[in-house]
Amino acid sequence: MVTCYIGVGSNLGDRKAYIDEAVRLLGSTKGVSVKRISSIYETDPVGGPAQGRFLNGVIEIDTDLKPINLFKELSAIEERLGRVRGMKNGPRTIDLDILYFGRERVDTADLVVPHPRINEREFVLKGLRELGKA
Ligand code: PH2
Ligand code: MG
Ligand code: MG
Repeated sequence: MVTCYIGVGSNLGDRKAYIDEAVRLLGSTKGVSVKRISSIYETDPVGGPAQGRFLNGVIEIDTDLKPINLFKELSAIEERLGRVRGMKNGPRTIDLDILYFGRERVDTADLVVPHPRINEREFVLKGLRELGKA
Protein backbone atom coordinates (compact mmCIF):
# COMPACT_ATOMS: atom_id res chain seq x y z
CA MET A 1 0.00 0.00 0.00
CA VAL A 2 1.43 3.35 -1.07
CA THR A 3 0.22 6.88 -0.27
CA CYS A 4 -0.09 9.08 -3.36
CA TYR A 5 -0.99 12.67 -4.04
CA ILE A 6 -3.13 13.51 -7.06
CA GLY A 7 -3.51 17.04 -8.39
CA VAL A 8 -6.99 17.78 -9.67
CA GLY A 9 -8.01 20.71 -11.86
CA SER A 10 -10.99 21.84 -13.93
CA ASN A 11 -11.78 24.99 -15.89
CA LEU A 12 -14.70 23.99 -18.11
CA GLY A 13 -18.40 23.59 -17.34
CA ASP A 14 -19.52 22.90 -13.78
CA ARG A 15 -16.00 22.70 -12.40
CA LYS A 16 -16.93 21.71 -8.85
CA ALA A 17 -19.27 18.98 -10.11
CA TYR A 18 -16.48 17.52 -12.29
CA ILE A 19 -14.09 17.49 -9.35
CA ASP A 20 -16.66 15.91 -7.03
CA GLU A 21 -17.42 13.24 -9.61
CA ALA A 22 -13.72 12.56 -10.20
CA VAL A 23 -13.22 12.05 -6.45
CA ARG A 24 -16.23 9.71 -6.35
CA LEU A 25 -14.96 7.66 -9.32
CA LEU A 26 -11.46 7.54 -7.83
CA GLY A 27 -12.92 6.26 -4.56
CA SER A 28 -14.80 3.52 -6.38
CA THR A 29 -11.70 2.37 -8.29
CA LYS A 30 -10.46 -1.07 -7.23
CA GLY A 31 -7.18 -0.81 -5.36
CA VAL A 32 -7.66 2.87 -4.48
CA SER A 33 -8.96 4.47 -1.30
CA VAL A 34 -9.39 8.21 -0.95
CA LYS A 35 -7.95 9.44 2.35
CA ARG A 36 -8.05 13.25 2.41
CA ILE A 37 -8.87 16.12 0.07
CA SER A 38 -7.44 19.62 0.34
CA SER A 39 -9.73 22.60 0.02
CA ILE A 40 -10.77 23.31 -3.57
CA TYR A 41 -9.59 26.80 -4.53
CA GLU A 42 -9.86 29.06 -7.57
CA THR A 43 -6.65 29.87 -9.46
CA ASP A 44 -5.58 31.89 -12.48
CA PRO A 45 -4.56 29.78 -15.47
CA VAL A 46 -0.82 29.23 -15.80
CA GLY A 47 0.48 28.78 -19.36
CA GLY A 48 -1.58 27.72 -22.35
CA PRO A 49 -4.03 29.90 -24.28
CA ALA A 50 -6.31 32.57 -22.76
CA GLN A 51 -8.79 30.47 -20.80
CA GLY A 52 -11.08 30.52 -17.78
CA ARG A 53 -10.01 30.26 -14.15
CA PHE A 54 -9.43 26.84 -12.64
CA LEU A 55 -10.64 25.10 -9.57
CA ASN A 56 -7.72 23.13 -8.17
CA GLY A 57 -7.05 20.86 -5.24
CA VAL A 58 -5.02 17.85 -4.13
CA ILE A 59 -6.33 14.39 -3.27
CA GLU A 60 -4.48 11.98 -0.96
CA ILE A 61 -5.07 8.31 -1.70
CA ASP A 62 -3.72 4.93 -0.64
CA THR A 63 -3.28 2.45 -3.47
CA ASP A 64 -2.20 -1.09 -4.26
CA LEU A 65 -1.89 -0.26 -7.96
CA LYS A 66 1.39 0.17 -9.77
CA PRO A 67 2.05 3.75 -10.96
CA ILE A 68 1.29 2.96 -14.61
CA ASN A 69 -2.00 1.30 -13.67
CA LEU A 70 -3.01 4.23 -11.46
CA PHE A 71 -2.15 6.49 -14.41
CA LYS A 72 -4.43 4.41 -16.66
CA GLU A 73 -7.28 4.60 -14.15
CA LEU A 74 -6.88 8.39 -13.91
CA SER A 75 -6.89 8.69 -17.72
CA ALA A 76 -10.08 6.57 -17.87
CA ILE A 77 -11.77 8.89 -15.35
CA GLU A 78 -10.67 11.93 -17.38
CA GLU A 79 -12.10 10.38 -20.51
CA ARG A 80 -15.35 9.44 -18.78
CA LEU A 81 -15.72 13.05 -17.61
CA GLY A 82 -15.51 14.35 -21.15
CA ARG A 83 -11.85 15.32 -21.33
CA VAL A 84 -10.94 16.06 -24.92
CA ARG A 85 -7.21 16.25 -25.59
CA GLY A 86 -6.47 19.33 -27.64
CA MET A 87 -3.89 21.98 -27.22
CA LYS A 88 -1.17 21.51 -24.56
CA ASN A 89 -2.21 23.21 -21.30
CA GLY A 90 -5.59 24.04 -22.87
CA PRO A 91 -8.97 24.11 -21.08
CA ARG A 92 -10.29 20.84 -19.66
CA THR A 93 -13.28 19.44 -17.80
CA ILE A 94 -10.94 17.49 -15.56
CA ASP A 95 -7.22 16.89 -15.13
CA LEU A 96 -5.86 14.28 -12.72
CA ASP A 97 -2.08 14.28 -12.31
CA ILE A 98 0.03 11.98 -10.14
CA LEU A 99 2.17 14.38 -8.08
CA TYR A 100 3.83 11.86 -5.75
CA PHE A 101 3.62 8.08 -5.64
CA GLY A 102 5.12 7.26 -2.25
CA ARG A 103 8.86 7.61 -2.70
CA GLU A 104 8.82 5.99 -6.13
CA ARG A 105 10.33 7.55 -9.19
CA VAL A 106 9.03 6.87 -12.68
CA ASP A 107 10.52 8.25 -15.87
CA THR A 108 8.88 6.91 -19.01
CA ALA A 109 7.46 8.46 -22.16
CA ASP A 110 3.91 8.35 -20.72
CA LEU A 111 4.53 9.15 -17.09
CA VAL A 112 7.03 11.06 -14.98
CA VAL A 113 6.73 10.91 -11.17
CA PRO A 114 7.18 12.98 -9.05
CA HIS A 115 5.45 15.44 -11.35
CA PRO A 116 8.27 17.55 -12.85
CA ARG A 117 6.55 20.94 -12.44
CA ILE A 118 5.35 20.77 -8.81
CA ASN A 119 7.71 23.42 -7.53
CA GLU A 120 6.81 26.01 -10.14
CA ARG A 121 3.04 25.61 -9.71
CA GLU A 122 1.52 27.45 -6.80
CA PHE A 123 -1.87 25.95 -7.71
CA VAL A 124 -0.46 22.52 -6.75
CA LEU A 125 1.79 23.58 -3.86
CA LYS A 126 -1.13 25.17 -2.03
CA GLY A 127 -3.01 21.86 -1.79
CA LEU A 128 0.13 19.89 -0.97
CA ARG A 129 0.95 22.33 1.84
CA GLU A 130 -2.51 21.90 3.30
CA LEU A 131 -1.93 18.15 3.39
CA GLY A 132 1.57 18.55 4.87
CA LYS A 133 3.38 17.37 1.72
CA ALA A 134 5.09 20.64 0.71
N1 PH2 B 1 -3.05 22.99 -15.37
C1 PH2 B 1 -2.26 23.07 -16.41
C2 PH2 B 1 -1.79 24.34 -16.95
N2 PH2 B 1 -2.21 25.47 -16.21
N3 PH2 B 1 -3.32 26.49 -14.41
C3 PH2 B 1 -4.05 26.38 -13.31
N4 PH2 B 1 -4.36 27.46 -12.61
N5 PH2 B 1 -4.50 25.17 -12.86
C4 PH2 B 1 -4.22 24.02 -13.52
O1 PH2 B 1 -4.63 22.91 -13.08
C5 PH2 B 1 -3.42 24.09 -14.69
C6 PH2 B 1 -2.99 25.36 -15.11
C7 PH2 B 1 -1.77 21.86 -17.10
O2 PH2 B 1 -2.24 20.71 -16.57
MG1 MG C 1 -1.97 19.04 -15.20
MG1 MG D 1 -2.65 15.95 -16.75
